[in-house]
Amino acid sequence: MKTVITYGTFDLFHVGHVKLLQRLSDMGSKLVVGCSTDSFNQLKGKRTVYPYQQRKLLLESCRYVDKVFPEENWEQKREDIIRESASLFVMGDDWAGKFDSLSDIVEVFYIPRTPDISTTEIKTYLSVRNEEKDQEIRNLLTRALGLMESK
Ligand code: C2G
Repeated sequence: MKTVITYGTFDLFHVGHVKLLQRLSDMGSKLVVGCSTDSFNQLKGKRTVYPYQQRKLLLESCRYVDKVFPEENWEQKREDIIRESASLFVMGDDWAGKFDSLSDIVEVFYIPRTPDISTTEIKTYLSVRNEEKDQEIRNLLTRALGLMESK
């Protein structure tokens, strides 16, 4: 019975997160996830679209996740690992090396991130689309005003 533990914000839940959680669930018999609370994200300097309760519900709806608990600070991991009897601590490799200090109580792994998708990329795409739509509306208004003035 191997429990895998991981942490994250998981905002705008996307396939990059799902593929990571799928790989983590294949590494053990149980997967528990520390989901960053809104106040901890403020500490991390991260603004999220979805509040904690929604991000938690989305994670709990994922077939690969067995349990979600709040991640409120950087320091709670050691206590979580002991409480959950986790034997594997796994994160995407954008965190490579950052949590090696836990290796006295848990096996620490960093696995490749899912390429070509991230919350930031989704936010950027949406803001560009919104700007394009705003421009289209400005063009239409300009044309309509031009038509009205020429009458
Ligand atoms: N991830 C991934 N592939 C992506 C995007 C994210 O594998 N395309 C992984 C990240 O490497 C991380 C997890 O999904 O392991 C969650 O990513 P974030 O929600 O960005 O988590 P982060 O804000 O980095 O918080 O104490 C640790 C922090 O809570 C991690």
